[in-house]
This record gives sequence, C-alpha cells and structure tokens, in this order.
Amino acid sequence: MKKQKSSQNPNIDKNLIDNSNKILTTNDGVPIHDNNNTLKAGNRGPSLQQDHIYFDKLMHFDRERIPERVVHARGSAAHGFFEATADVSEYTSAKFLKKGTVTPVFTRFSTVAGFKGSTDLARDVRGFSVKFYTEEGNYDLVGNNIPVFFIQDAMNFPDLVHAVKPEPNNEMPQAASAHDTFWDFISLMPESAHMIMWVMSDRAIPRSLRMMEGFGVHTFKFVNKDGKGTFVKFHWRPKLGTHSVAWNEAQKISGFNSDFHRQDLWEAIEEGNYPQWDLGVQLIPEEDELKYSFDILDPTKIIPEELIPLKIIGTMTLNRNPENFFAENEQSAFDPGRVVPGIDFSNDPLLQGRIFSYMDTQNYRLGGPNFHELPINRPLNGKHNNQKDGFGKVDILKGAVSYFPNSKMDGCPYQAMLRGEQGFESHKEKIKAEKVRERSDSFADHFSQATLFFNSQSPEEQDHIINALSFELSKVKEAKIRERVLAILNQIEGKLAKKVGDNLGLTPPKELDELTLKFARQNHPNYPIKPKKQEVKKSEALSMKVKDGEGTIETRKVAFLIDEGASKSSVDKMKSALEKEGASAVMIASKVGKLTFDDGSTTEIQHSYLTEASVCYDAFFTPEGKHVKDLAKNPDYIHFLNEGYRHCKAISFAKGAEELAKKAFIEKDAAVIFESKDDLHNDFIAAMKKHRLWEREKPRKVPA
Ligand code: HDE
Repeated sequence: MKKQKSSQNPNIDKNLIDNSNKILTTNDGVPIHDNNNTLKAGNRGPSLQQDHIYFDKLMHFDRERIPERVVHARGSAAHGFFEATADVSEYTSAKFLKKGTVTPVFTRFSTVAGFKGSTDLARDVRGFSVKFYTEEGNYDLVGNNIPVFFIQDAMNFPDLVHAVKPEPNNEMPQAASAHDTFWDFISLMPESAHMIMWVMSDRAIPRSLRMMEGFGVHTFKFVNKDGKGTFVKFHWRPKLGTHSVAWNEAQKISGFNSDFHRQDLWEAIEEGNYPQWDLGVQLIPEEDELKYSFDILDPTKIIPEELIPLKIIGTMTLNRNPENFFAENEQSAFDPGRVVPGIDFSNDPLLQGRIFSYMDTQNYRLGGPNFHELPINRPLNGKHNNQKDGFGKVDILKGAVSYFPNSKMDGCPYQAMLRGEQGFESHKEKIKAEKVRERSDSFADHFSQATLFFNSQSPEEQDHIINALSFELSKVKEAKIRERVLAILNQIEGKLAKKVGDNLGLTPPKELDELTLKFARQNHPNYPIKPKKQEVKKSEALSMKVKDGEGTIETRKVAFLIDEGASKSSVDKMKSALEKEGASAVMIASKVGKLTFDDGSTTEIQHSYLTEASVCYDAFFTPEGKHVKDLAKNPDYIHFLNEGYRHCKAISFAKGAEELAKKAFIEKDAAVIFESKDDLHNDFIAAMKKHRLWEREKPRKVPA
C-alpha cells in the first residue's frame, strides 16, 4: 500500500530545525570559531573560567536526560491520521467522529515494566496510546493491547508496579515478571486472574506492533448533542491481523535485535507499508448498565463480542516516522483525562484514578505545567486561557488581561455557554450514595472470565499459556508463592492447574490459600461469592488462530537461503510470487558481499547465516542450484532451518534442494513445502497466511 502522506501535524513541521549548510552557533546564535579546544592559559595550561562557549555546551549536555516514564518507559511512536467512516451522531457529538472527518494522530506503543533501553520482546502488556489532534482539542485514547487489567482500583496501582518492576534491593530482573515479588502480589490478588491468562498467552509477545489489537480497557461514555449517554468500549483491530511469536523465539530475538519491534515499525513506514487499524466500538445503552453477569465498570472484565458485537467507526493509518525521538516520542504526554465534547468517563474506579496520575506525572517528568506547549502536545486548534507563566513558557500572551470574568477584553477568552457554542460538558448523572471506601460485590467474580479466555483458546494456545506459567513460576524462589498461584489456577481450570503443577512438581491445592482469602475479604467480606451464570462460554474473538481462508502475508519477510551458484530463475520466480502478495525477500548466504548466481548475474548480500538469525524472518525458501551441496555442509544453514522449523514457520524447498530438509530435522507437514509434492509458490503462500503451524510443536520439538 503506497499512500500519500496526507494528514500531518503542522506543529511538528513548524518547529523542525535543519542544520544543513548552517554555521555552528552557541545557544544564543553566536557563531563558534573552534569547537575542539577549551580556552586555556597557554596550550598546556589550566582552563579558564571565561570559556562561555564550553560552558554553554556542557551546561546543556549535563541536563540532557529527563526522568523516563515510571511505567511504559520504552516506546516507539509514529504520526498518522484517523478517518471516521460511520455515522455515530446518534451516540456522540464528538466532531472528529463525524463520518468523513480526517484527524491527525500521534500513536505510541510501549512495553510496561522494562526501562527505556530494555528489549522489545519482553513478555509484557503493550501500551497503545493515540493522541487525536481534533478540531475541539486533543483527545487521548490511552489503551493497551490487552482488554482487561490486573487490578480494579487505582489505589493498588503503585503496588502492582512495584511488584513487577525489578526488585528494589538488587534491581533484577529487567523487563520481566518472572520473579518472586510479582507472583507474590498476584497470588494475593485473585482479581488479576483474568489478566494473568492474557499476559501468559502469546498476546504478550507480539510479532509486530503493527499486528496487535488495542483496547481502551475501561468502559467510557459517548454523549450525544441532547446529552444522552451511551456506554462504550473501544477496540483497535489491525488490518494485518493479530499475531505473536513463540516464547523461545522471543527470547532469541531479544538477543539478536532488542529493537526488533521498533525497527519493524520504523522500516514499514519508511517503505510505505503504512500500518492500519480499524476502530471498533461496543455500545451499551445506559439502561443495560446492570444487565450482565459482570459489572461493566469492572476493568478486569470484557464484554464478549457475542453479547455486543463491534461496530467499526473509523480507520487509523500511521504514515510518518518522528523526526526526533526525544522531541516527539519522549516528550509526548498522553492522558486518559484528555477527553473532548461527546466523550466522557464511566465510574470505573481504575479509570477515575488514572485521571489524576497522568497529568501529575507529566508535570514532573516534563518539568512543569507548560508541557502542553511542546510541539508534540500542542492542540492544533490552538489554546486560549488565562493560565500564565511557569517553567518553560513558550506562548506569549498579549495584553493586560489574564483573568475571567473581564470587561476589558470583552469577556475573552469566553466560555462556550456564553455564546451558545459547544464546549465540554460533563455528562449529567444522578448519584445517590454514601461516601465509602468499599468495593462493590459485583466486582467479586474473579474467575469466570479467566475460564472463558482459557476455554476460548486453541489447544496450542492453551499449551503456550501452560508453558508460560511454568516458566514464570519456575523462576519464583518461594514455594509458598507458587502454591498460592496454583490454587488460583485451579479456580480457573483444573487441567490448567494440574499441567502447570506437573511441570513444577506440585499438586495444585483445591481451595484458595488462607492468605489469599484474607486479602480478598478486605474488599468482599463474604468472599468467595457465587458467580452469576455466564452468558457466553466460548468467544472466538479471544483466540488468535487464523481462520481458514483468512490471513495475509503483506509485509512479511521471507529469508531466501542461498549461496554461490544458486539458480537465479528459481529465486526470481518465488520472489515475484511473494511480492505480488505484498511480502518481501531477503537473500542470506554464507558470506556478506558479492554473490554470483548460476547465470553469471550478481547480487549484494547483506546478511549471512553467521550474522543473521532465523528469528528475524517469517518464512524460508531454499531455491534450486549448485549451492545445495555447499549448504548441506554448512551447520549455520542447518541451524537456521531447524530454528525456523521449531518456531513453526513455513519452509519451502525447490526441486533439487529438498534433500536439505533431511540434513536438518525437518519432516513434511502442512507448512513444509516440497516442489515435488506441492504447488511450490501457492502452497508456500497459503502456509504463510496461516502465520504458524503451531500443531507442529507437539510431535516434533527440534533441538535448536
Ligand atoms: Fe497507565 N500510566 N496507569 N495504564 N499507561 C502511565 O503516565 C496509571 C493503566 C497506559 O505512551 C503513566 O505519562 C495508573 C491502564 C499507557 O506515554 C502513569 C493506573 C492502562 C501508558 C500511569 C494505570 C494504562 C501509561 C506513566 C491505574 C490501559 C503510556 C507515564 C489507575 C488502559 C502512555 C505517564 C505513553 C502510562 C498511571 C493503569 C495504559 C504513571 C495510576 C488500565 C499506554 O501516569
């Protein structure tokens, strides 16, 4: 897909600095004659205090770091636009959702627990934040790639984060939940059971940021022009499908290329392969607020799509990489409290707590209250108010008036209501309540949806969850913590608990641990409370398995495994078949540099079996040619293949190259394509469309 870079952010363009053909200056614009030597008393003497040029440079350098985000520190971001495609005026007056409206966006994806320099492929939730620069101010949809959360009340958030982050005494482990403090916390918080199923599933190790769903998580409210509210859940659906890597693969990618996701997003946009997501909403009439077996205000619950299907209301396209990581990605400030007319909050206690935290942390992280004036955060429709001064003020407010009401400026900036215009109005809601610190018992069903998630997975996906839990819990040193978690798993699904228990050499306790119950009873004195009958037992949307006849290979990278003397026509035929479907071919050989094909033509090789890893590719093709006998003796080639086979990827061999499969550990299956037995190009593409043949894992785990 090649698209015109349409909607861009003029605030970014206006502030770009281009140094080409410019003289080097100090921060005050004074031209610098010598940028190599400090000012000294004699060329071997001490430095002088009057060296304003050196001080100017070092003063800035010494302050070049700002605090990283306390969570979601590592992120990758891009600009783009959102186009509204459906009429939702019945539900919301938000102007950017009016059918046909195009709104610039800035989107940041992140991992949660790791530091700014940690690996992209950590097992973790991914942040999915979108800033819409609408004509009525900025709207931030600050979501995740998982539709539920660990906790129900914001009061527990710092504890959750302290538990998952590296332990405070030795700052280990980095970007990993596989340690005692995280699982200790989880074992005492049964409300996290549903989220744990998602985080232990392959959702937590995406193939690409371009292949993840996004969710607003909380229930929000749409408000229409008559002030009528409708509850709404937001979903982003990637056009490329939702896909993940294998855990063994994720660990290896972290070693080979810890920027794997960042690079993938950057390169796709540079190449014009602009990632796209549809925005879907689930709409819940206000009168149905209490209709379901779960509470729609509880952020540990989904609304199954079988109950309320998605309505697609627009599409987001990311089509421009940032010019500068710090100015755009690092200084961007997302805040779920930033809503525009037509969108409001629900009373989800987690969401309510978030409304304070983001602006507060941004005030600190970005050095004061004027972070809204940074180009990346500035609303495109301009801002007009009497909030003046403070660190780093950029705007220059004209005139003597900075108060309201005033007569000297004709009451300006004026309130929307004074001139009959639309401003943000909070949705009117009747509240009759006592002031309490309590949790509603409608939040007390901690396991039914965890069971729904597990039961909705394919058998292979279930195995991955079992393996992930076994991996994580095996890193936990304290046996009691493992046992408490096993007891929780037993409430979700007996077989699941038993299999994880077997891997850990433990029998899962039948009942929740006394300590777990003690903590749960702080919120629900009668815990456990019998759950209501579930409306849905299995939900297709929760599985990532590609359905028959679906799937795309667009933007997938196929490694062509070649060497001197490979057949040019065999390579070209496969390459053009793949390119027709939007995939690309990367040549890999024994050596980097020039390679000669059988017809005497040459190509430049950038990656060799030694310097590149199979985990960076989606599928493999070995063409025919004289290179076959050399490859048969090349252990790095054999390792490449075996690893790809272990990770359940599609592998194809042209005629004459098929014997190489035997040298490796490879046996014929639905995603191993032999030209003599299959339709080489079409069957290879069909296997790739399925993403992975996960069924291969069970009978034949490869020693790779
Ligand atoms: Fe966040 N979260 N969070 N969070 N969150 C932050 O804000 C917080 C929660 C999410 O790309 C922080 O500017 C509290 C849920 C994303 O810049 C901080 C609670 C969801 C990002 C903060 C939550 C998220 C953040 C850290 C519980 C999914 C990255 C830096 C009440 C719906 C935004 C910052 C970006 C970042 C607080 C729970 C998503 C500390 C108190 C649930 C995607 O303010």
